[in-house]
Amino acid sequence: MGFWPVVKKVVNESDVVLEIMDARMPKISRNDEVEDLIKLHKKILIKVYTKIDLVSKDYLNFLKAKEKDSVFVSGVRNIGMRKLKEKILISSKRAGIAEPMIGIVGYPNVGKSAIINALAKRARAKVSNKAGTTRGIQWVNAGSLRILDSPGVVPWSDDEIMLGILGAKNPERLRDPESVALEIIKMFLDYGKENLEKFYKMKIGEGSDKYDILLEIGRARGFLLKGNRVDEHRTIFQVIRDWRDGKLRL
Ligand SMILES: Nc1nc2c(ncn2[C@@H]2O[C@H](COP(=O)(O)OP(=O)(O)OP(=O)(O)O)[C@@H](O)[C@H]2O)c(=O)[nH]1
Ligand SMILES: [Mg+2]
Repeated sequence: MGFWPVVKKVVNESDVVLEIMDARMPKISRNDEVEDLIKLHKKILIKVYTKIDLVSKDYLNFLKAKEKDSVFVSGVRNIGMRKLKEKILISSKRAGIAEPMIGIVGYPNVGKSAIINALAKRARAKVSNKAGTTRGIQWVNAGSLRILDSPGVVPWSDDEIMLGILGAKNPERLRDPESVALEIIKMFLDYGKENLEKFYKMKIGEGSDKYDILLEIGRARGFLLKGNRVDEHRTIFQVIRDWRDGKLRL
């Protein structure tokens, strides 16, 4: 199913819709059009930032101050679930709904199923680092809550770099993985050079550009081909996977 059919079905069938976003990439993981659709259908919208275990305390506080009505959680670390549940129940009660149906939307691999499992206190939904793990739309019982797990859906399927960074498209399916890896490196150049240096145990030289850094990472990892040339292909995929899996942190 395409993006809008899934989103429309989820929104139609639920009373409360959780919009799941990646706390590491708040700007690119939200979707205004989805929010508008939820409001248009007069459903309750709860914005949820997940994977907060992957960001620094300072950054989290900054995001919390900016996004006051959002909930901050980690599905796999089971953080913030009580608050999320409370918010769901309080806002439903206010709308006169005793047993709310809960829908979940968000791009692939953002951590939707992990949140459902944390709410359910058991593994009800399949979780993996492959984008597109959940197939079809299915209701899951999570304690007293009924939640509709849905496949991750992408509205901006033409922006490959964005999808790559979001982990919404599996690395081996990217047409231009190099650009994705370089864009990830650029984020670190802009916001957290030291973390990149620390993680790959290398030093970023004065005036190095993102491509120089990619080669430096390959060298630091010992990804070398004959003649001591850096295996760029291998390095590119390493960077994308380290970022996707939350090992490499801003
Ligand atoms: N560190 C961290 N990793 C998480 C968190 N939530 C999910 N993940 C990881 O992110 C990946 C995707 O999680 P899923 O819950 O399967 O994501 P999804 O949104 O249901 O994905 P699709 O069904 O493919 O759309 C898995 O590798 C999870 O282990 C979290 O809060 N923190
Ligand atoms: Mg899923």
